Amino acid sequence: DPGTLVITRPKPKTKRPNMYRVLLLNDDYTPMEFVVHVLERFFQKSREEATRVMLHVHHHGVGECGVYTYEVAETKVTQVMDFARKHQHPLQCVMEKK
Ligand code: NFA
Repeated sequence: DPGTLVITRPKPKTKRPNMYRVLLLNDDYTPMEFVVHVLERFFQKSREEATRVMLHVHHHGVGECGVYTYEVAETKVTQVMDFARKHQHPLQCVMEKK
């Protein structure tokens, strides 16, 4: 196609990654202290913040542990689910796109 010239603006190509919420779900059996420990160990929460999040999940059924890129969120979910299973607690951890 002789004579065709397309002039494009230079476009900065830094894209923000999709972000994912990691959530804990309430159940009737997992001890409160275990949930607090999970939040401290895998989500770097202080004891106070971990207790706040745990009580939110306990009262509302679901609560946010943190927001991460896909691979980090997936790793957190796997770590929590493996840890809960190892201790024979039914605690559920899931991720959802923001
Ligand atoms: N509901 C659980 C209990 O009463 C505590 C809990 C909180 C479980 C948050 C899971 C998530 N022992």
